[in-house]
Amino acid sequence: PDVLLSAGALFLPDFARAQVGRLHAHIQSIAAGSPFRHMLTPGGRCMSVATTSCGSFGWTSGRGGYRYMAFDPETRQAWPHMPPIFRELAYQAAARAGFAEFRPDTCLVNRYAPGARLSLHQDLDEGDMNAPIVSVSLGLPAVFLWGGAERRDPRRRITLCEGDVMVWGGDSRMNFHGVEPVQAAAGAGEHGACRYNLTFRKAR
Ligand code: MD3
Ligand code: FE
Repeated sequence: PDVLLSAGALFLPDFARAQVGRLHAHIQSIAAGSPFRHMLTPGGRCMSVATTSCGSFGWTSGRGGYRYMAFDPETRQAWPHMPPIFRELAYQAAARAGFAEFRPDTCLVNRYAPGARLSLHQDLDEGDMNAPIVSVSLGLPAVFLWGGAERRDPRRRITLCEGDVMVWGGDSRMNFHGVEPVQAAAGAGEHGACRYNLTFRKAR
């Protein structure tokens, strides 16, 4: 059953369940072309989350700030192509939330080893703020923090599990959000002891 968290924010538990095996395999291929790396924040701190991207653009961070780049600065090559099943999943999830014709031009792949976290932030780097963001959780579960328009607003804690999908658009697009430190799990699933998150966006 779909859960409407706030205007424009739709939680689709298990929406990607049938595809998780193929999604994991594609993450491995993407990482073979553009390896996971720990980027520096604009303040010069090393992120605990490791990232890579696929599609026409990739999200990067460094002393110069946050940027979407058409080339991977590590490999100096184009980012790996976005697999058709990624595109289709994002398109279908967005449509279910009322965002027709969502055609993301980038997918950020976040990898959380146990202990990795993402501090509270807003996503403000995209050129088209009318497009939603679609996120797909894989691997270990994590507690997602869902805040409001102001940093000080109260936050909800939502556990995201493998196969869960979220769509963020409209009034929720600018909300603060983050991820609590990922816990190691005994007998972590067949896809290794990490959490992965796919984030589909329209960067330009
Ligand atoms: C709510 N990633 O990469 S995805 C990020 O689980 C990021 O890796 C988290 O936040 C992760 O920037 C959360 C869910 C998400 C993504 C974008 C949002 C939630 C959002 C933008 C606005 C509001
Ligand atoms: Fe974010």
